[in-house]
Amino acid sequence: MDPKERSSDKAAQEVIQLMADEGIENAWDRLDAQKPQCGFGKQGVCCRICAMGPCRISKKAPLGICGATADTIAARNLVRMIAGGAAAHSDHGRDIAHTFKMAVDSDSSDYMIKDERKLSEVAAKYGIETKGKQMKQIAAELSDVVLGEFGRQSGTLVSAASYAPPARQKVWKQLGVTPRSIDREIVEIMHRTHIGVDSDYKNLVKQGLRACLSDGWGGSLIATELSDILFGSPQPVRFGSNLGVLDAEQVNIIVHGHEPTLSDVIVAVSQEDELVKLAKEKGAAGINIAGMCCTANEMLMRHGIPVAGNFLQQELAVMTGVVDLMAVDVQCIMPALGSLSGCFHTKLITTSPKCKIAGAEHIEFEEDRAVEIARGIIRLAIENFPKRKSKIKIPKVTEEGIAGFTTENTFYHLGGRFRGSYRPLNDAIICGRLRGAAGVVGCNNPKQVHDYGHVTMIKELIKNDVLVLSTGCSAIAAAKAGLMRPDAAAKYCGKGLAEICETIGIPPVLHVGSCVDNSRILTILANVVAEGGLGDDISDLPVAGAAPEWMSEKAVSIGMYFVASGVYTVIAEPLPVLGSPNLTRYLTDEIEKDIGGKWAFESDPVKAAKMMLEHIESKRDALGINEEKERKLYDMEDRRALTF
Ligand code: SF4
Ligand code: MSK
Repeated sequence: MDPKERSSDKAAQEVIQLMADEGIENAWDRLDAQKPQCGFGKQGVCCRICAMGPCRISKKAPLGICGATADTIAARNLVRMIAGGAAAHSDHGRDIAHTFKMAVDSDSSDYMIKDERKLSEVAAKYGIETKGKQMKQIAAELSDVVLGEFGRQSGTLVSAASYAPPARQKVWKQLGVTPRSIDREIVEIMHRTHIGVDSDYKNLVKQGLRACLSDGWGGSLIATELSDILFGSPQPVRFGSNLGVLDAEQVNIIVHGHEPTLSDVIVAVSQEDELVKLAKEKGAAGINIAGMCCTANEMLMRHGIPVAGNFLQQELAVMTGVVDLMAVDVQCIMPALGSLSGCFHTKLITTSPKCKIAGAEHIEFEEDRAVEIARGIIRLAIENFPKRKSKIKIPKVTEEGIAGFTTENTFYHLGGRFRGSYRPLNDAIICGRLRGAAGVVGCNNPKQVHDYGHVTMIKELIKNDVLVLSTGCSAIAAAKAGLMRPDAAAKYCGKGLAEICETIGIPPVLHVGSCVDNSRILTILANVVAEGGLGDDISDLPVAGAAPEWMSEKAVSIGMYFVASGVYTVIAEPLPVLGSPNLTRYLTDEIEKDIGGKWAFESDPVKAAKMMLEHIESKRDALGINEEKERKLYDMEDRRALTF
């Protein structure tokens, strides 16, 4: 076992070696134990939807017992993955919407509206008249409209119609995939994939498109917009990353998962005098909150709370011996943490009724007792501090970066203080200083060397003057590699991008948030289209998407909603569809004619980046912005008009 073959992150390598030395297993060891992985599953041609099965498609047995083909089975499996992913994001959105409603309805809630400007903007998007109304009334009306989106029985999603470019909506309408309601699209997938319903692979994909659109332009978007209103819209903020942010002298609490509702309150009360005093009485220097996965992203975007690591570092963090408590909410939490934390003093606390883990203590989170519960969890961590029993092994590896970029503030920064608009971004792309933009997002997967895919792909893109927007575990990988430092521009970027970054003082990789915040990338693209000069639709833009180390169903839903929004999307591990050549051909080629975007599978991040760059250049060609323009000598007036 060479740790370098498992992770490209020095801190992770150090702890992986330590785990091997001490005989403690991790995700990479369990992957080895699973090998060889089932070829039928990988190819997507294993079906266990009914009790006549399970059926596996092979040359010898090309049909399931019901007569289902490889096309049907692979398409059903794929859209069920989309249903899982869309459900996770949208249920997160629903929970935020309920917290929002509670904050609006109650006068004594622990939550309050922190961004009134955004409240007015979002309310207007949802068709709510704001003029002459109190904020509380606007918020009450917004909460009703938003909650109605989940179970809407007629019409289509308000948000998809108000946020997406008109040309995009036309494409959806023509194909019959305009999302109608968030819950309905997910339920309909489960219905259609039941034994004996939809067996036409293209028709199944159509419903997959509709469901993922209800995620990206619906459930995820709601999560992002309401979180900004409730917890405050992010602003550029400095943060530290990697396992070195854990502090041997302090009580360390890791918040892990996805939802900000509890963690935001933990952060807010963590430095209260009484709690800090208690920590000192127990011998600690203070209380250190760090994040993991997307709860980390939510906390660092709004508060600059350090991030201890991404998905494959959750076990490694416990191994340091200094995590006094890990509070988890939902999604991407390895069940392995239950037994692993038992080997250390670490208290693993589950907080959501939707996520209990064997070996963890459960403290159920209730929004109307948020502060009381948060304080109780912090006290538990403090009480646990003196019980540390293993050697302390914190890798001395940290990196700094800037996060907190959003649809609203990012291009305000690009435009400068007095010229907040997307015009400078569009102009930079049109004149070629920026070739385009890419969204690099998604998870870690032990099948790929940890972080290598993200970091290598991003470096290749920024070297070629492509601005990168990043979310989720990909953003954490970029931060740990120093790509979110403003001075990374001079080191890694092509001339055009470096000049832009240096002039404005932004890093070449913009952290736009957690997994649900991929909706920020959609709204950024919609704003670029609306600004003008780069076509009428997202599918006209010189942009591409990628998830170089994806693993979760949510990543499938995200990838599919990027494709359905007109974006060419490259992933490393292929979708589990290769057992159906027809479906594979449809997703990676023919679907582009229907929807404007398509999938590509490429495990080498350099090759994948090249494919994205070629796509970006082909879009530039189609827009006619690659043509040599007649050279013009600039006079003073022209120079003043230059933004960068
Ligand atoms: Fe087999 Fe058809 Fe049942 Fe699937 S639905 S398990 S292919 S019989
Ligand atoms: S946490 S979904 S491993 S990005 Fe959003 Fe990371 Fe993927 Fe979970």
